[in-house]
Formats: sequence, structure tokens, C-alpha cells
Amino acid sequence: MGTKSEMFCNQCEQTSRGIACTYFSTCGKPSKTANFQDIITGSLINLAKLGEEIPDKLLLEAMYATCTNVNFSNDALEKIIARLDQPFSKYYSFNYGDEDAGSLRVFLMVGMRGVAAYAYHALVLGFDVSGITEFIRRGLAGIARERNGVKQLLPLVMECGKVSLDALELLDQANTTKFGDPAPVTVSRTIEPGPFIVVSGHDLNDLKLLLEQSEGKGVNVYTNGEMLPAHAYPELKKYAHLKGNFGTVWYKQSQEFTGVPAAFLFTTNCLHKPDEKFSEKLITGFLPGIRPGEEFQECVFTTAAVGYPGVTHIDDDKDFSPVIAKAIELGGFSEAQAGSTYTTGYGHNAVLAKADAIVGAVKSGAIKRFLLVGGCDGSRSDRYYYTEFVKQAPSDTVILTLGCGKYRFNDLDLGSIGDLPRLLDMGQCNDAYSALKVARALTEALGCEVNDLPLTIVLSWYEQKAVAVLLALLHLGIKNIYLGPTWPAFLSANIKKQLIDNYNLTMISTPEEDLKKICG
Ligand code: FSO
Ligand code: SF4
Repeated sequence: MGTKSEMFCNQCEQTSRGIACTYFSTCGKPSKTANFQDIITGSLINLAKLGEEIPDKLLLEAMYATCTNVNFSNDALEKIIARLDQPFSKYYSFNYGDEDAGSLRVFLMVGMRGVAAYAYHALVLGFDVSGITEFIRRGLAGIARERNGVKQLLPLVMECGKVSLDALELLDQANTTKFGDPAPVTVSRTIEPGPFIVVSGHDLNDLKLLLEQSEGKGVNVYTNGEMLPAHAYPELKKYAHLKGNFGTVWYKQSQEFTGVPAAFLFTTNCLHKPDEKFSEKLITGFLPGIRPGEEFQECVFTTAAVGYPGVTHIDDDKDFSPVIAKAIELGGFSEAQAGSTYTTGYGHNAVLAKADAIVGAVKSGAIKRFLLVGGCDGSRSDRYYYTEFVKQAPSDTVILTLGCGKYRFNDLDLGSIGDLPRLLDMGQCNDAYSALKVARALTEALGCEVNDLPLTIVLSWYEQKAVAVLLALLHLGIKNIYLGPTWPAFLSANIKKQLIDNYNLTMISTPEEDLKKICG
């Protein structure tokens, strides 16, 4: 990537002008940071081309660090470059071969970054990811081979979908083995008085380690964003100081964290850059609980693949004592901050425990259709579509959701059908396997193929993990998916046409029109 412009990145949905970030990035990634990420990508591709061994952990960490909203720290990226130890120092360009081959190279790279993120979580829980990393090495080598055209690259992109499914299944196995089966739970959003830590991201293992280390220290722990489903796992829920959930979705972090006298730990993306006004406000000392001169960065900690300049990074020793000490120093609120509740924890086991009732309701017509409205949220105003879509969905539909996109509607009371709530939060985007397992069980119970199920998938994408999930769905032959809010900028017209022709992949229009098409 990187030609005449200072940077070139088109990997996420908020890419500038819907084309690419070149001189300016929407996510706040400076061009130098983008260039370091390109060097990491180029080094990985070079190593794969030479057939040189890259340890699994380094491979996955390096791929993860190039995902959207993960690592903004040039120091951290330079360390990864040093570990990869390649003479490669120029920017990597995917633009060789024809336009379609270039598009497939980026599609494959973006999909593999998402897969790497999922696999990373399974790896840190001690699971064998060698089947997944073998594919990533092969995929990188496939990108490197200059003679490769659509004929060679398209099968790799489709295989990435299979590997994505493998990674999601492995991660499901890792999470449930380590933390138990998620069970439905109502999560409080009230913040109690006293010191507290807010944990964001997806890494349940980091949360578990923090809970162990902070137990008995007079510090409460709250989840934020994609960490909400953690409350459903028995091995995490058992900690009495895991109190509830704070705030909502990633792009509101700087707004919601402003002036809050707590420590914040980011375990994965999305990290939203603290805006300057925020820091200025803190320096003036007008905000409650923050001493004059206290900077946002001083309250924030990153770990694993995440990084931000000026923020303390917790290394692989996972010694979270600086985070705990900062929470104690800030002291928390002096009075309880009242909040509502969220419900989560409808993983595949919890849903399938109700399989007889669900199948009965489908056969009797009480449930006409399942609408899986899942994926990422983002700051574009047209993502209001998802709120309206769920609000307007007929009362005989059940909404399944996962990923941070749920924050567009998870505060709605949609009632229930029998004793089944109409809104079922199946977990993080990392838990997409749960939805696929439920879909598979329904095909068996109803004796039909997946495309004949009364199920429509409405996928909201933002970053690379959602692309990996899309590829997994296509690998399963699932058709008629509604994708939004926009097409990925890296898809050429021909590749987009293939997705439309072969899978009837459809761009969302308006909630009214789409619901009419879907529900009749
Ligand atoms: Fe969201 Fe961000 Fe989970 Fe993504 S927090 S957008 S697909 O990183 O990971 O759903
Ligand atoms: Fe632009 Fe997205 Fe790349 Fe950030 S990650 S530079 S917003 S395309």
C-alpha cells in the first residue's frame, strides 16, 4: 500500500469518501502509523513467500495489530517490525495484476486479519491454532505470488471463509471450556460508589486475569462495549466485584469516559481515539473526580495487540497492578450512578435448551421468521437503519443479535413470544459460531436446507472481523444476506457482481422496503 499519497488504507467501512484513506484517515490513524502497519504486512508476506517459519503467536499478533482501531502506537508497531526482522522497509502494494486480482488480494488480506483476531483469542486460551495459521501463511504466499490472478486468488478467498468458520468454532470451544456455557443474564448498568475499572474489547482471558488480581482490593469491575456478554459466563460471573456494564458502544468512548474517575483497560479493538477537546477539558479540571492536569491517557491502559501513544501498555506478564492502583487513586464516584439493565447470554446452548418450544412456535406460526441483525456498529448516521429495522420488525419475528451493532437496539423492549424474549443477544461478534450452530440445529429440526429456513441475516459491517464472518457465511452457502451500510471499498465491480449473482448478497435499502421484501 502507499504510492504517491502518504498512506493508502481501504480496509474498513468508514474509509474516506468510500474509496480510501490517503492523506487523512477517518479512524485517526496517522500516515506514519499506517506506513508501519504496511511494513508489518509486507514483512509477513515476504516471510510467507520465502517459506520462512513465523511463530503462531507472532503471526497472529502482527496481523491483529493491523486491524482497524487496534494499534495507534508507532513504538509498539516498530517492536513488531523488529521481531519480524525483515529487510523489507517499503510500503506494500496490492495493486498488481488486474483490478479484480488486486481486489481479491485485499479481500483475502482483510478476511485473514479478521480470522487472525479470532484465532488469537483461542491461542491465548491454550488452544491449537496450527490449522488456521497454516492457511494464513498459505494465503500470504498466495498474495505474494505476482502471477496469481482471479483463478488462483478466488479459491483462497473462499477457503478463508472455511478457515474463518474453523476459527469461530475453535474460539467457541475455547471460551466455553475455560469459562463455562453462557447463560441468560440481566446486567445492571448502575455504577456503585467507590473505585472501579472499565474493561473494553473482546478478550475474556484478560478480564478473568484482571478479576483475579483485583479481587478483595475494594475495586469494582464493569464491562464496556463488546465485553458485555462476559457477564453470562459462570467462571466470570462468579466474581462478586464484576458489577455490571458501563457506557455503550466503541465510538462513544471518549464522550462516555470523559470525566469519569475510573481506570479503563482496552483488551482489543475498537479503541476510539480520545479527542483533543476531551483532554483540554480534563486539564482545566472542571470535570468531577479528575484532578487538574489529569490526562485521559493516564486513566487508560492497553494490553495484547492494542496500543495508543502515551498510554501505559500492560505486557504479556499481565500484571494489572498499575490499572488497579489508578482506579484506587481516582476513587470512583461518591454516589451511585443509577442506570438501566441489558440482557445477554443467549449462546447456542441457552437457545437450543429451548429448541422444542422454538420449533413448536415455528410450526404453529407463532414465530414467522428469525432476523439475525448482527455485526458492528459505527458512527455513520445511516446506521439508524438497524434501530428502525428492529423496531419495525413484525411482532411474530425473533431478533437474534451479536457484535457491537446490538447497541443500536438492545435497550428496546420487544416483548416475547410465549416465554421466549423477542430479542436474543447471542454475544460478541466473536460468538458468531453460536448463530451458525442454532441455524444448523433448526435445519435439522425442520428438515430443510439453510436457505429454506425462516431466517434472514442482516449483517452490519465495519471492520475486518465482520468480513471474516461474511466469508464464513458464504462458505456455508448462505444466500440472500443483507449487507450494510455500504459495500466494502476494496471490492471491484466484477467481484461485487459475482457476490450478487452467486449469493444474492443485497445492500440494505430502507427498513420499510427491506422488511416488506423479507417478511412479505
Ligand atoms: Fe465491534 Fe470494533 Fe466486535 Fe469489531 S467493537 S467493531 S467486528 O472491533 O469486533 O463488533
Ligand atoms: Fe481509513 Fe479504516 Fe484504514 Fe482507518 S482503518 S485508515 S478509517 S480505511
